[in-house]
Amino acid sequence: MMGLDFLVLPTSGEFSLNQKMDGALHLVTLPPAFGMRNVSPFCLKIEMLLTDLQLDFTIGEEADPRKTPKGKLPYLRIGDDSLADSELIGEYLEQRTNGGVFGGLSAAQTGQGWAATRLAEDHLYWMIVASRWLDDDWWPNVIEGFFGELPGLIKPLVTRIARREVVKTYHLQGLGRHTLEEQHGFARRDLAALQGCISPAGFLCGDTPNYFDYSVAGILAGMYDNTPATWLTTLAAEYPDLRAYADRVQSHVGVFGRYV
Ligand SMILES: N[C@@H](CCC(=O)N[C@@H](CS)C(=O)NCC(=O)O)C(=O)O
Repeated sequence: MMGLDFLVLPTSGEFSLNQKMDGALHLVTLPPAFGMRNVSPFCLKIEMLLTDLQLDFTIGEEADPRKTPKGKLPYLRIGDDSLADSELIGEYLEQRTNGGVFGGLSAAQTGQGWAATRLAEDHLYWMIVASRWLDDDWWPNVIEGFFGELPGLIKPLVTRIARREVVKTYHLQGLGRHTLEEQHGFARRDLAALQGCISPAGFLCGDTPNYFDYSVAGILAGMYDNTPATWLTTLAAEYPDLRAYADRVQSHVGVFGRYV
């Protein structure tokens, strides 16, 4: 649950990827919200990746990202250490499994994979955030989903401050400077681009999913499966092939953002 410590800067507990890290794995994610078991695209990506790599891991929840090493989720506990950020976790797992994450991919596949991942995680993702937090009609779902456990007395203040932060961040990112209609255009171009990246064999790089599919499908799950629908859910319905792809990735690994 987010409290007033929302205002406190996160602590830094990062360690070097080069350290020997072979302890037990514990993935920390956001709690369920908006009708989704795993509501965070980045947490879902790592849950899919760990499952695909057939590594033993446990999973836990932290409702207040401010209490995590970098103020965001997911992070991975490795024995007594913590590693924050899904991309760095991917790099770590690549080392731990001796190339199990990116090994075997050509330079072209890796390049296309990162391009799709950056588009999904660093552009489209912000419209997921905006479609939830900045739409006045949808905003009550955010209060309920992310701040539902807060005492009634502080809830209005904390949620107002949190929303103001999102407004500022979205403006700084750049998308927040555009009309909603223009944002729809940006989202459609992102979705069409992703749809164009899927190979006829079914995934980004052929006939089996990999890290990059988990990234893109995690983002798509956060659009297609959050309830009630946001403006982005409605718009994404124009791309049924993309929805089928997101389901194909999740089915392949047997890990779904939604309840199944
Ligand atoms: N680059 C990070 C992004 C993680 C991220 O943005 N997580 C969101 C949840 S989906 C979060 O914790 N947001 C809280 C905040 O920004 O205060 C990663 O790949 O792990």
